[in-house]
Amino acid sequence: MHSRTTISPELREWILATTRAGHGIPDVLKLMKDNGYDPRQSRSIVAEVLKLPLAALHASTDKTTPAGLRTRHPEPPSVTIDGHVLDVTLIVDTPTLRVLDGILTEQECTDLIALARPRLQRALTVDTDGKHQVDQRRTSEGMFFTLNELPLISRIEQRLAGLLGVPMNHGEGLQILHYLPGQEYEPHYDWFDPEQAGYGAVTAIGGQRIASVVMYLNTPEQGGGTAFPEIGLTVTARRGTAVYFAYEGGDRSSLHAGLPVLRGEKWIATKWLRERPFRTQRQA
Ligand SMILES: O=C(O)CCC(=O)C(=O)O
Repeated sequence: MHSRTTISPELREWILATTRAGHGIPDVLKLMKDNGYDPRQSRSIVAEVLKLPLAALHASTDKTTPAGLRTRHPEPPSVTIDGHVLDVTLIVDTPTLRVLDGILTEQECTDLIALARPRLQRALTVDTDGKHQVDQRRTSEGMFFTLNELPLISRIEQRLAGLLGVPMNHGEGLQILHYLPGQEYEPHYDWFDPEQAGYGAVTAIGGQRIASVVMYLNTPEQGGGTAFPEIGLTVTARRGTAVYFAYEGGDRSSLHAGLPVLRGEKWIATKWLRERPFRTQRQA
């Protein structure tokens, strides 16, 4: 039977203060190990204090795609890319996930919305035969920019490539999605299931998807977070922030959903990365 560990108030306060100061969970676990805590016990303690499911803190494995490429996972407290500074405010090992504050500036968010608005259409999903279809699970409207379409798009693509260590041409075109109250994207994986009939077609160019970056272009008045039900985590949608998650090898803990917007609206920009260069404008 699992017995709950007694956590001293001092240790609890130290864990909270250390993570609030911007240190990631791996740093906290390492410091605890250096101070004589058993790693397994440390994970239980940290999970309990931070109210995270224990599965989220399991040691990460080095997941490498058959093509040998993997994304570089941004490390806290902050990363500077070409003079642009962003903060890594949450780090989860399973799935590999980071919350990145300040990935886009206010102006970039405003400009992306203005550019996308006249081009919105009902968002599609990819069915099991690899065809694009209207799907009740995804009720938002969206559009795609082509790779390098505008200086603003190139700048963001270069920033993501620099941040994650994946060449720009492995990225699908940036997708913008717009949700109104009640609209959502039900739980799904972004990687393609090799068991499905359409797998060959959707991976013929670029291969499998290996990671996603969902960037929030505004802050919905209520609702609209991104939920990761397998680990009990919901990332709050906040303008200029992003959630990055990698799923090399088809990680089932990367199941995620765009929660219904309850009040206001929600705009996001999503970048999907492939294991090889992706040269078509057909998008999922
Ligand atoms: O709207 C969100 O928060 C998530 C979007 C998403 O899951 C996707 O575009 O694949």
